[in-house]
Amino acid sequence: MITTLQQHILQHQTPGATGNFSWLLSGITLATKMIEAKIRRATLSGDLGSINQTNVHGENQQKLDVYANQALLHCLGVRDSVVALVSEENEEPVILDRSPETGKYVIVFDPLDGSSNIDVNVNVGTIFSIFKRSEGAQEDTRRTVLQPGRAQIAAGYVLYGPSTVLVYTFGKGVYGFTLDPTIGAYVLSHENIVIPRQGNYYSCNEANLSSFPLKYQRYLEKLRNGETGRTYSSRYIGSLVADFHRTILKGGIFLYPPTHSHPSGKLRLLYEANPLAFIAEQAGGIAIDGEKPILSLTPSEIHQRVPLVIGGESEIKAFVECNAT
Ligand code: FDP
Repeated sequence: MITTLQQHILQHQTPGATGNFSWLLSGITLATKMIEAKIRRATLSGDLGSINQTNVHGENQQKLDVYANQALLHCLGVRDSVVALVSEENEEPVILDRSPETGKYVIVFDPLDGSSNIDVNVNVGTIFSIFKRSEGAQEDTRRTVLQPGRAQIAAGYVLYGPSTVLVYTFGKGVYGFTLDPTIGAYVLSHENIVIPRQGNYYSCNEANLSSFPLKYQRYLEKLRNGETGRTYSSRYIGSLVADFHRTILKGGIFLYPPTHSHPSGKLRLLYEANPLAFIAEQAGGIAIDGEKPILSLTPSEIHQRVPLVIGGESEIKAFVECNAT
């Protein structure tokens, strides 16, 4: 009849699995259901707006940012299998006192992505990524949270839109689940998502065009002129999760290049670019930092920024070729 996320994990896990991983993911699904419930009522319950405090990045923190962070920290922190939690909203990783035998997983997340869209009822999302605790992590917590994207064992996002959709990969394809509010469960709705080889949309903040490096400007001009053999339209929501969700379902390309105000790009490697790059590759797409695969980068700090160019094979190849000439 229906396949819930829980069933899906159980069906796909290796024989003899401990069940730790599905218990871990249930922490994420519970937190995201709490977040979605809060968002749905936020206009009526007075939960919109800022708390008049800035976060570690100097950004104005919204009430919902704080709630989303607390929900994830709580729902994941009580699971014995978690040893470290890295959040966009916390300056330092939260390290839990768990032995290597039980505390096997590190979770990184952006609790509420696209927060500038919250107050105007536009889509926002949660992004997460899961790593295994690395060897020697007991002594050096840095090593366990600063792993390259290729080491991710699972990643996903939840898009709070007209419906709430959870998309995830554990390295064997990409699956989408829609929250059925009548039964409170994520139900399989997108079996084996594959990004179209070529699409019709490009997505970037074109207000920054004049401060993009020339190679990006050249590429965008080619798209606008139809020089890659297609006529493109532009779409930019300004919530990464929403722009990415459209890109994997409809095809095309999303770019957040370096700009004058953000010379290393604006998006974060660990909890924005890496999880989406893992999903994109699993769906047959490509994600680069303008040159190298995102998943090949080794982070040097948890809030590191990175330029992001992500999308269908045809668009990314055209971007690379255009820049080689
Ligand atoms: P926001 O600042 O609203 O949280 O990660 C941050 C992010 O949103 C992304 O969701 C979004 O893609 C991007 O920033 C939007 O940035 P610009 O406003 O500079 O376009």
